[in-house]
Amino acid sequence: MNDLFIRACRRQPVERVPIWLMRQAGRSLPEYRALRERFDFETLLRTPELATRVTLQPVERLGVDAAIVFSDILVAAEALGVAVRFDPAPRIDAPVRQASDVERLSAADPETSVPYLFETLRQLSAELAGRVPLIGFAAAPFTLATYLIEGQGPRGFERVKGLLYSDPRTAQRLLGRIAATTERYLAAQIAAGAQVIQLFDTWAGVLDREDYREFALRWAREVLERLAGTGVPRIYFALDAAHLLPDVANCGADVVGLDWRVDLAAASAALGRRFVLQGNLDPCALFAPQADLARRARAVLDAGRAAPGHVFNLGHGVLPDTPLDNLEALVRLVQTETLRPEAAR
Ligand code: 1CP
Repeated sequence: MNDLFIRACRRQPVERVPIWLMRQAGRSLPEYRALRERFDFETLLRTPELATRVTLQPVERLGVDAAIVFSDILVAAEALGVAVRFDPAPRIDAPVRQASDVERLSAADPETSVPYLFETLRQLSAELAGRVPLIGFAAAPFTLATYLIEGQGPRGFERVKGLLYSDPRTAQRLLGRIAATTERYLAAQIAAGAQVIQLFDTWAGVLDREDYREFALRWAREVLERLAGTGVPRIYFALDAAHLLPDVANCGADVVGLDWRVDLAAASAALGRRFVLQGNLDPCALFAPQADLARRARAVLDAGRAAPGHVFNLGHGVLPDTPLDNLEALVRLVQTETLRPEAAR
């Protein structure tokens, strides 16, 4: 049983740095593309046997130290009763823009609204049989609110920030409803077999510090703190968050994931050295020649030593055209160069 990743999240001794990659399943792997020729993204997402196969592909091909369930942050929108189409980018035909839309959101049990996700997790727990830990995930409330309000991936953020600034009461009501559902959604993922959970706050970086505290951090923290009692390690990932670090220190997670714009050693200091850090190689480094990729990966490993613990990852998701041999070389580099046999248990 490879539980390095869980031990690193808990600050327990590890014999080497664990590595997994955000968006490791899908897109970049030829075996995913082959499945996508036969099935559209929604079919993969909603069919537990297929979602299970896709989740296992990077574990088998790359040998990463964790599996992340093949799903999407927009699945939680369905748990709120909001229909989502994947084109394959997400589209919401009836966005949430006013108080009456918020009142219509569903408070149904996620197990009944999106049963396929929990069935996938149960199948994965059985298939993995402890080979590597299984990660469940959700969007942080502000990030999911962005999609619910904009109706698609945001461009100028005028609709979401427009609502925050013109009708903060409705915005807060929406965020509160999302937070309550997200907590139940993640608790149900844990009950179905997720051993670590990650909250993706992809769009938090568009806020200044005061708005971040008021509209994003407050709700991410509420979700994370309410899951503390589960004992499952909780990761908070915020993209483009260098300016928010002093506030991210109050997120209530065990592990903080950061993008490549920040140096992990400096970030650890800004966070009061209170968190295991996850990250943060630039996904574009995988397009460099292998010697340069190795140099950049080693710089991330060096900076990560300043934190109380380090989980190697990219600073954002694997990009679709990433060369496969570079992905393989990166995993091999982290797994061999950080090995310290004398530190084993
Ligand atoms: O390893 C994995 O790929 C696991 C599955 C996974 C995860 C963790 C998918 C599958 N999506 C996500 C998270 C996700 N989805 C995030 C947060 C992480 C991040 O910041 O990248 C976000 C913002 C989304 C939203 C989303 N879903 C987009 C982004 C574009 C937009 O308009 O904002 C897209 C393209 C999707 C569809 C989607 N989800 C996942 C995949 C593999 C795809 C593409 C489908 C395909 O082309 O086959």
